[in-house]
Amino acid sequence: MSLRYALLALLTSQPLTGYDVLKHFEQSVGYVWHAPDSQIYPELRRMEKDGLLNGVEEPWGTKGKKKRYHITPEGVEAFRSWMNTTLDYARERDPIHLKAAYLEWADPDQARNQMHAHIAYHSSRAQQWREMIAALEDRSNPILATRLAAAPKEDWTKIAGYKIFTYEGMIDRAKAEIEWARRGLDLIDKLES
Ligand code: VNL
Repeated sequence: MSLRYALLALLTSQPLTGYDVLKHFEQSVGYVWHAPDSQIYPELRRMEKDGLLNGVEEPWGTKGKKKRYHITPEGVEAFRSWMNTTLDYARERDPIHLKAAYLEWADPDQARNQMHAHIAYHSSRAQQWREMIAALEDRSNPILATRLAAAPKEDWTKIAGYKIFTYEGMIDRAKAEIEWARRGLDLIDKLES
């Protein structure tokens, strides 16, 4: 269900063709709400059917046509109303914690490998988010730049500021995951010697 709100968020910035939705999604809101391409096209069609988007056919090349999705007033309203509601939290379901709880079943070296993989994954994500923060701060992220161009100048600081705040939170989480996995490595050494 949240994919729909991620797509509405993206389309509040500008109307996009299905193909451009895929490309822009992965350079912006897809960092915080990952979805495979295969889910995006059918969701766009459902959102059009539900009146949240208006798909406008445009000529493409000599014979072709492509559809550009515009958010409708109903779409804006749905997004705003979702934004003004608190989340329903889903209960925990984290595979690394599931595994961590039963590491006595793993070979110690495989347990260590798992901790190293956790550190590598979160280090590389954190690095990407640092790069995103830099591109938001200097306004070079193209999706943000388009959004700002369509917005009043007095809103620019908050439009960028909330996005930076988001990635800062994700970096904090990644750092906590890395520290925890390092503690895991120490613990494995202690318990498996
Ligand atoms: C936007 C641009 C959003 C860059 C982002 O992440 C981002 C946007 C939520 O303007 O929608 O990294």
